[in-house]
Amino acid sequence: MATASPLPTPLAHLSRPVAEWVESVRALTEPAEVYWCEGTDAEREALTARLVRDGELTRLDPETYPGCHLYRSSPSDVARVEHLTYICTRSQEDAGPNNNWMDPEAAHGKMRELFRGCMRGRTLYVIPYCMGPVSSPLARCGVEITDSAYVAINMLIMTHAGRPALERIAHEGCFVRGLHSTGELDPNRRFIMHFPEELSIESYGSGYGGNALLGKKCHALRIASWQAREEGWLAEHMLIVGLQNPRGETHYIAAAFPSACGKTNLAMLIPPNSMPGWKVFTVGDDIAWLHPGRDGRLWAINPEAGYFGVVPGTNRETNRNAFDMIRRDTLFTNVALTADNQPWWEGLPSGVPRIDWRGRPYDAASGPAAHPNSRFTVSARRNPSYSPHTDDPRGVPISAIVFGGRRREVAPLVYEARDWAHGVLVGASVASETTAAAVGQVGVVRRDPMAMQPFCGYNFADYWRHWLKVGAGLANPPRLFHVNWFRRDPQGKFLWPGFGENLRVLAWMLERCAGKAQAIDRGIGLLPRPEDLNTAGLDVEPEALSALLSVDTELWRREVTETRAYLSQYGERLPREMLSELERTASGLG
Ligand code: GTP
Ligand code: SPV
Ligand code: MN
Repeated sequence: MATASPLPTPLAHLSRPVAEWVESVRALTEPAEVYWCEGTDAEREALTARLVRDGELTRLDPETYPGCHLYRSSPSDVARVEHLTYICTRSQEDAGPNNNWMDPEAAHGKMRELFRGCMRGRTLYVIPYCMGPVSSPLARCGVEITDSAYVAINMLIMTHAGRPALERIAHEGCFVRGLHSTGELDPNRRFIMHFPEELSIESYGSGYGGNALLGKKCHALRIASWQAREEGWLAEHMLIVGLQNPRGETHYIAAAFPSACGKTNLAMLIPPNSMPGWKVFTVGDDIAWLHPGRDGRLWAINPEAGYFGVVPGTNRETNRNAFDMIRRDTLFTNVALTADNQPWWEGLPSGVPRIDWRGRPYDAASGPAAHPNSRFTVSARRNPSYSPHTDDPRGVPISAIVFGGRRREVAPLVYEARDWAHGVLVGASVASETTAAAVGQVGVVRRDPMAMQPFCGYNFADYWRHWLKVGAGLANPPRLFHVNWFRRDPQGKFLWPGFGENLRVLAWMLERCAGKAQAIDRGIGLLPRPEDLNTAGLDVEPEALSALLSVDTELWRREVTETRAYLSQYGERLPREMLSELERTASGLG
């Protein structure tokens, strides 16, 4: 006799603490219905179909872009809002000069008034999620409540979401609470609040990216960086990439670049034809959680399951992997459309934009066709260079950590830190030109230590102290480097071709790790000479290469002065080692 398969337990019955929290939010926000996400493909398709029916999503040409959709956000809601993002700790000092701060009581009071009744007539979605493979002891769970189906779909792609995550939460009893409502999308009633001491997040008034997909920057960086300090690990704004050399050996590199400065592209790099035998495997493109291992090395997991990547500039030449990846089952946000319903963005060699990102007939006079911060959301498994080790619960061992920024001058193509403590100073000194990933002026140089200025959930002085401590505890720490793919000549042209050619620089780093490649101490750190890089088949003039690998002592003295002024804001809390490393650099410059 066949036995009927048992009905699955309704999700709300799996975890009482989650159910109680959902009930309290329901009572406050008064939605028309409550929906718990299971995390299946069928569910995501049903949610997508509902948004298409409601006119919120546009189905793209099924011949050329099967399973792809376009979403247009509110034109005033197109990027992260750093000026409206707060760390709410009991003591303001704990948030530090690097964060906006609000008293937790005051912040909860303010948010409670915004959330009261805000979901009337809407659906409240409950999304249990796990950041990292559900089977990994390094992963951490959360639950996002949102009234946006678009946010729910993004979270289902970007995280390990649904029943298995909720089962882990039920078992562990601990989760990060993230409450989100799109509200009226009024920039004057928009706040992204973090309560690291309570492991909770409250976000109101934006439906976009890092403001609203709470597993990403809010949880996996701001809250997780706080947890990581308490537990002895690091939560960082870093890609993770595996590089297999022609001898068949694979080494992993983690790299921190500010938003829209090349992480996704480096993580999916395609080796140049003139470097045969190299293979690249992507583990992560935006966030890395780094844990000291028993073997004295640092091990990394990617807490995410998808990519929320910058669309403009993606094409067959710059990044064929990404270009192929986003031709199927991809959610596009704020790109333009051609007359035959294909997505279009700046940097595509063909096609003509007909409708711009706002949904208006395209007119070159009113700016770019696709928004400069237009994005794709896609499962990491669609990536042709997806590393099977992404799912390894132990993570991958890291040989080198790379910091970088977007700077037209000063920073050379690459240099290596003298040791870990110097590397912490190098990371803390990162400065970069601002990009369209956050609201505000684009192209102004600002300090962005470890690419974490918008994302560190506590005082940077304490964060650097924590970095120093983690490194001191590693018997076999990664080597630390700094890169700049964005140096320009006086005419404004990039000196370095970037993209796949960046492998030449990464290969030098791995040779350094193996104790094989040469480097010269130039005061700021150790630089390769042009002959130390593999330049076979590289199309760069010798003058450009020597400019890329030179240190302008005058400019660097000024840089040291600016760094000293920047660090002095952190006062007594700043680890003394940072200043002694800086003085060592100053004297090395002569
Ligand atoms: P977030 O998702 O915001 O964290 O950005 P990201 O760091 O992943 O940046 P991404 O790889 O998406 O690149 C952002 C922009 O920089 C895109 O327009 C790329 O085309 C461009 N870019 C990436 N790598 C390079 C490079 O090596 N050289 C040059 N010149 N441009 C690059
Ligand atoms: C970034 O800005 O660094 C991003 C996009 O990766 S967002 O999810 O909006 O933070
Ligand atoms: Mn990012």
